[in-house]
Amino acid sequence: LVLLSEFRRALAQGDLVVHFQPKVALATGAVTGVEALVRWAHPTRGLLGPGEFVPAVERTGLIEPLTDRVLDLALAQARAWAAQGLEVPVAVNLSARSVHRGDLPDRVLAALAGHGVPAGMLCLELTETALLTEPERARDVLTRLRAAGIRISIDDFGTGYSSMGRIRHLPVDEIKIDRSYVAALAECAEDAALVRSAIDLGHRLGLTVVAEGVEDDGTAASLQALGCDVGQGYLFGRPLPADELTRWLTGRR
Ligand code: G
Ligand code: G
Ligand code: NA
Ligand code: MN
Repeated sequence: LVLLSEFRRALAQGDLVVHFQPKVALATGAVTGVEALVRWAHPTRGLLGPGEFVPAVERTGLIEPLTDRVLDLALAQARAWAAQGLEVPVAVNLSARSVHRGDLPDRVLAALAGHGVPAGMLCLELTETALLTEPERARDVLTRLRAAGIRISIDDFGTGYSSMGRIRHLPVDEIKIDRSYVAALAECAEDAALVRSAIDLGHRLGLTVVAEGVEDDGTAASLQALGCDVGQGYLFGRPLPADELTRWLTGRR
């Protein structure tokens, strides 16, 4: 249970941190970006993952301050990497509701300007479900973000209803195939069929296709054979604190 006052204190004290997980081009091994994943460095309960507090924060109405904080932390890090000569695009997760907020584009653009980070260095990840509730409002917000040069990614692709029908006219750049389909790709013909058609659909729509939850070489090889563009998962790297990810990045060059 997250108490409102406790989460407010976390925001005020700077107890939210982000870890970063690499996204890697399957064909070349090049890092195409990193996903920012929020954690709460709780004073008594230790480091909490998003599953332990994001749903509760969504219910309290403090999700917009959380989003703004994560954006701030992620863009500050992108700026720091750029200053070290590392070009690392960052991806930030949006809650479903945020996509319907008319003020979101201005908040995101203000954050980019505040950190001096070009819009092309930011990707926003949202789930299909986020687009279902009020598709016209969502489309308007996404169109404005995308017009500014921000990349839009559909997270957990395949777990919503709409996979095929709804995305075809949406202003998006990328789909991320949900890890539940990727995990057993090599052993399960049905999962392989789904992954294959998601890759095909994504490419026919001109989108970058990312596979989540890539845990072993066999899966990465199958994905590459199917033409998937980018992989993310424990095979390449776990979500890491920024300083550890910096070492990981510089160690690969
Ligand atoms: O890191 P972990 O596997 O626990 O992440 C679980 C979920 O939490 C993922 O679906 C991810 O999209 C979500 N998540 C991580 N960081 C954020 C964030 O900053 N904002 C929102 N809304 N969700 C996040
Ligand atoms: O929903 P979203 O894709 O944003 O969630 C990302 C979550 O997936 C993070 O919490 C991260 O810890 C988790 N994750 C990342 N890579 C792997 C992986 O290879 N295997 C599994 N099981 N989980 C992963
Ligand atoms: Na995500
Ligand atoms: Mn996902």
